[in-house]
Amino acid sequence: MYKTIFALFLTSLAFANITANAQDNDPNMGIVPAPVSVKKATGQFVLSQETVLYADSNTKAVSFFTDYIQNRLNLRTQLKIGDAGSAANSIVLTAKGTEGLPEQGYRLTITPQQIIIAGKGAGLFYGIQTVLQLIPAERAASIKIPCATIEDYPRFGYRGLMLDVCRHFFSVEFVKKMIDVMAYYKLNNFHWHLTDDQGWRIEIKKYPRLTEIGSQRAQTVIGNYHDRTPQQFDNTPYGGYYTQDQIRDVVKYAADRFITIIPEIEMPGHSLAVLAAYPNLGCTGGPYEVGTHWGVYDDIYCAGNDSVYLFLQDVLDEVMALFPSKYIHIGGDESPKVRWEKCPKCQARIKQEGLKDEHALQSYFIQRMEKYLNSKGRQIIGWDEILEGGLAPNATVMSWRGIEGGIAAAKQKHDVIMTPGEYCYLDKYQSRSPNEPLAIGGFLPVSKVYSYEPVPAELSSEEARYIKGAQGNVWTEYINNTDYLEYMVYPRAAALAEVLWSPKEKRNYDDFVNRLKVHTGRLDLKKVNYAKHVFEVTGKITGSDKGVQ
Ligand code: TNX
Repeated sequence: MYKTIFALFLTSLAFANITANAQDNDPNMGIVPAPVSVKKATGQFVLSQETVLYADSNTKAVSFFTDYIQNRLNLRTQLKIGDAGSAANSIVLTAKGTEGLPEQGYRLTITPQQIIIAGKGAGLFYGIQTVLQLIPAERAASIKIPCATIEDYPRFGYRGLMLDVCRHFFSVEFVKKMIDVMAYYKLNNFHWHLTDDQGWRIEIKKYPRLTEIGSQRAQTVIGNYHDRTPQQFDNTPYGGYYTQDQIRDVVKYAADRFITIIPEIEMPGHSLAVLAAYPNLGCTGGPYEVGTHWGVYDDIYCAGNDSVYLFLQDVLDEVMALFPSKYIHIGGDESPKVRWEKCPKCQARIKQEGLKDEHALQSYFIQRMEKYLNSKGRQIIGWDEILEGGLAPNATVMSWRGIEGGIAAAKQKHDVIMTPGEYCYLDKYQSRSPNEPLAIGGFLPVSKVYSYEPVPAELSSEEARYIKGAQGNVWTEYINNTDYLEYMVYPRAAALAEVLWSPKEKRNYDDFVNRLKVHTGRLDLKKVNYAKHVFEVTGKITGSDKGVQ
């Protein structure tokens, strides 16, 4: 017994050592994503009860930092608005000294006397996040932050993560925790997939049945979708949704962390939950029931029925009132055309509008909704199927079925967010071990996420400018609890964050894994259940997951 405890003690000492050393020898000081430029210096700044915080004004970033220091680190540190001059032991948050910095950039100077974080808006916030990453995970009486000069800014403006809360539902509290970790890794767009066949998850006041009926499914298919014929079900009702008050709360929470929430309201496909609530919006009139298995359903909105467009406009009015984002995601993916082919109303619409076929009808549908959203000052994002039948004039394309959609859209001078399944689908297996929990399939280890290059080689440098960034997608068919979700998301999302933030030429997988080791303690403190494959290939830390089978 004592032997075991002693052995554990030794192991933890050894681990602490590895963690500390990793940071000492690391040119990037354990910071993820790696900054553009880091110049290490000797000495340390000591953050203590005596430290004073100075800021030009009390901005969102400043109050975030003050709150962190006072309530998370439990220091008395007071905030003073005004010039710090040469005040001893102070942290200065300022917009001065930001000349020539790209958007979202910051300059950080840490000396034994002072920390100066220079940045504007999001830039200041990211400078703060870097400082937080330099605070040792091991709590001690005084907090020592190593001296350095750092200049930093992102490679891509859009650094996203998508969460599907339809297949399985996740609480407000958990969504906020995810937003916290996103901010820590300088991700700035949270794409909230709020509607799908298996559940409608956002309260819409004008259409109460969307949540009364559409947010509840009778049961859920057991195991992998393809495992059993016939499929078996768990005979357990499942549901959940967010009230508008909850949504407003999350939107503000994210905005305080410089994260934009982009809501997704799916159309014309993945809309069975709506049809179950309002069957008149489908081609056949139903009856329909909220989806109980995964995959693609044939029943979608009727494109020949004007009530559908009016309904969606009403829904989007409430959505726009809740989400101030420039972008509204309208889905557009996986919409089978079999109902439209047989539907007299859809066929009449094709004739009346002089459309070529059902693909052109989908394009008509999306363009009509785009026009509405544009008239309200918003822009649409759609999955790459919106290219089929002709792209809506101002649409941004999310390329998910590989990179071809992204290439085609960029060549048509449309903005693109890359999210190809092969590199960005965080619902795939991370290891080939038979002990992995059930996932959708595929194989996407951390190293592969890290190897992703968002700008396709096929694009000219002119076209490449339309690639605004990329996004990791967390589809939750098989992810039915928060521990498993975190296990799927981290550290793969951290790898993607580095792909999107750090200069391409600075990217180095082994160096990244070394820095991740420093993060294990930090993620433990945040009670994040990250996957450990990169550390545990042979039962000890090896710095690579290449051998994972
Ligand atoms: C495809 S990606 C879908 C989702 C699924 C996902 C599973 C996309 C636009 N549609 O409905 O959940 O695959 O990986």
